[in-house]
Amino acid sequence: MASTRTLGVCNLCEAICGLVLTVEDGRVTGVRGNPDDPLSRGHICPKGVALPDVTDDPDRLRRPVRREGEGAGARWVEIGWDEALDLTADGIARAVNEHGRDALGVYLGNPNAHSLGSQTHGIAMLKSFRTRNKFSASSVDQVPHQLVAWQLFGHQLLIPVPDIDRTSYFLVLGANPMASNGSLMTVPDFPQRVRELQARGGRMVVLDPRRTETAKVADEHHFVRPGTDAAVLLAMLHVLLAEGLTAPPSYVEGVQAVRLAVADWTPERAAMASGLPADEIRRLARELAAADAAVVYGRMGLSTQGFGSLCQWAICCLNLLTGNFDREGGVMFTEPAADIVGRGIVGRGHWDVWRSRVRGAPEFAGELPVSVLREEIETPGDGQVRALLTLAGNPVLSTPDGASLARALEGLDFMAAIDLYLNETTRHADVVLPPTTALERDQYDLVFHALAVRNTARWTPAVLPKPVGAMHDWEIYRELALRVAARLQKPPSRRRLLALRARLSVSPRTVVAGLLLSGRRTTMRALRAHPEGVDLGPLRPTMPGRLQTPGKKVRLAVDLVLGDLPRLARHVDDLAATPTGDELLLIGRRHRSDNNSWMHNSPRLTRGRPRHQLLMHPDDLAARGLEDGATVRVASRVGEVATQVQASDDMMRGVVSLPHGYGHQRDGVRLAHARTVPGVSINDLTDPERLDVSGNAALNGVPVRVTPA
Ligand SMILES: Nc1nc2c(c(=O)[nH]1)N[C@H]1C(S)=C(S)[C@@H](COP(=O)(O)OP(=O)(O)OC[C@H]3O[C@@H](n4cnc5c(=O)[nH]c(N)nc54)[C@H](O)[C@@H]3O)O[C@H]1N2
Ligand SMILES: Nc1nc2c(c(=O)[nH]1)N[C@H]1C(S)=C(S)[C@@H](COP(=O)(O)OP(=O)(O)OC[C@H]3O[C@@H](n4cnc5c(=O)[nH]c(N)nc54)[C@H](O)[C@@H]3O)O[C@H]1N2
Ligand code: SF4
Ligand SMILES: [Mo]
Repeated sequence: MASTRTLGVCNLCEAICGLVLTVEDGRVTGVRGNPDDPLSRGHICPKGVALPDVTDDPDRLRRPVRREGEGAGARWVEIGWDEALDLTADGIARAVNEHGRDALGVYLGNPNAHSLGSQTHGIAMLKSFRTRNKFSASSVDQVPHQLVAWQLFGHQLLIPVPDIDRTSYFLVLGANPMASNGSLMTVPDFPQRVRELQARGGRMVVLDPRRTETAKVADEHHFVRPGTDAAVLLAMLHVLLAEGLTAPPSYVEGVQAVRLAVADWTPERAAMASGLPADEIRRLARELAAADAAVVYGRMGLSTQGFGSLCQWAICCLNLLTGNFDREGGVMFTEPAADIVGRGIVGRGHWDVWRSRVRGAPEFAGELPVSVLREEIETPGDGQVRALLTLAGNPVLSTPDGASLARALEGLDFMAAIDLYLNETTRHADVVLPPTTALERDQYDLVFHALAVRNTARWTPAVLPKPVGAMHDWEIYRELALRVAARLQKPPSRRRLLALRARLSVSPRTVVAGLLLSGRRTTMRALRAHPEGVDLGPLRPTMPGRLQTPGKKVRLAVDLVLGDLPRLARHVDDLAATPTGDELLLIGRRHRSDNNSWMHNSPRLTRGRPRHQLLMHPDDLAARGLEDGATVRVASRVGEVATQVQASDDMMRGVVSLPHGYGHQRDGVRLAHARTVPGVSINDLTDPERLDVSGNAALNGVPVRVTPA
């Protein structure tokens, strides 16, 4: 049997590791990290090893399917591409023709950020639909980061990246890169980079309500009560300003407004709310100011909670005011070879240009919070969502009150999904269109090179040939856009139609080559000659030149964020005033072998000890008369689930944790990708009414009660 060695890339998380693959007989039979990759340096994790399990999965969709029947009685029948694309275009066009263009809702899931075709062609297809009912996984994830980046730096993706390789003090809040491999910080090989940080005398400090895998390798870990980090960060700013420890760059305006805003936020007040002692808060602030180079970094635990935008704003203020912004070893901006920010491939962002119809939630950057999707489907009237198209997503498991969303999907006139699998969401679709898998398509990480801890570029041609009768995602987008346009009663002008056709007919490779050409840092030819990737060097200072704000200033006085301070004050005062009783706060968690709501069909990722349990401090168990391992009932305002509880000293008292992406056995329907993985969905407990000011869901810090089942 002929065996060849080919370079590939993992698309399962933001670390974008380079891979060395063994291909035998048209199948990938071996996966290793590529030591020659200038960014990932040979790193690989269990998920990367399991990458071929997706391509080889007998349960994966290989042909489009049409649903026959409803609910538990549904059957899925394979159909040809032409029929599937026509059915989908008919369904979308019918809704738009009969009820207007907002009758089409779209939802984009996480893997869109990991597929080149989604950026080069998916965005254009969605634009051509011109619906205001656009939703994505961003609003259960990083909208606060984007909102703050847009306000402070002028572009939603101008996000400061920790210069982890040169910092000496790394303060991490609400992130677990030892499991997640980093987020909004493309940092393959995080474990080794932390060891290097410590070897050069640097320190990592972690604030998290769970003693996570990252906390365990840190120099210091402190528990923080969920949802109170904003108070801690404001108190740190308070200390820095009070003690004259600030040195902001000249292009920063509004320090006085920050001083006023944090005047009342003393360490004592933050301590009462968070449980982190006031002296520790003072010490952390002073250490931050005194470090040679320091980074404050906060991720999911900070953005998906009640005060996500305040947290991200305060983090930017801390980095700016301590002089750690745009400086080696602080936070810096990438200079990507294919610059989606500078070239305007992704828009800068805008806010409240329209609002959701039912709740009046403001859009951000053209998207509404996914927490309002259910009510937009269920509430009759003009602009009601009647048809839904999902792209690589599973909102039934990944968005708040997913159980109610699943019921709402049943009421749609039409639903289609572009997905590799029948999952808890796509099983409600009338048609599912499965694209090729990551190993079968070309890849360039337009998004993650722009968020990486080092400037590199890498073009990865498809490892496996496109199977006969398969379609790439970008080809599906092209066909759908054109077929829908052809069916509209009010079609786009001839000129716009020609432009759309031209735009969608070029391959992703051609788009990338053009971007590289205009960026002038490398060329497609150079990347073809170096499939392991091209090193463009460490991050460099780029400020204020790279700012996209008027006058190239960073204005700290962001009304939207500062306007949220009274709400934080009320929250903190309530905490002090009301006894918690038997209430616990629910947070999420990730495991290095889980991948959001999919990959649970891979035997090698799911064998071993189960990891779906509710983690709870032993004293909290004892206080409720519960036994370790018992089945418990967990109830929130929104719903309840029954699951196994596991005692864990790693939990802060008063806090419990469930992973997300579980709960595959819904309504007695056994889905292809469900195997036998036990566990319930945390998002049957999370609450669509709990939002950050940005509209991002507050998935963490959900009040729950736990009782014997
Ligand atoms: N409570 C709680 N909820 C959370 C989170 C949390 O921490 N706590 N995390 C949130 C976060 S950060 C995120 S990003 C979301 C994720 O939420 P979603 O994006 O809605 O869900 P995923 O589980 O990523 O589902 C991805 C789907 O895409 C399909 N897919 C995979 N690759 C491809 C591909 O190449 N093409 C196509 N067309 N489909 C593909 C998979 O089969 C799967 O069905 O979940 C969020 N939900
Ligand atoms: N193995 C694996 N890797 C992944 C993913 C995956 O599913 N599995 N998903 C990918 C995706 S889509 C994303 S967005 C990233 C996310 O990457 P991370 O943000 O690093 O991942 P999380 O594990 O969600 O980390 C959130 C942390 O916040 C803590 N936390 C919860 N609430 C609070 C709070 O109020 N305050 C503080 N201080 N901490 C809090 C939690 O205990 C948890 O440790 O991971 C990516 N990488
Ligand atoms: S760290 Fe992320 S990119 Fe690297 S192998 Fe694991 S899942 Fe893939
Ligand atoms: Mo995410």
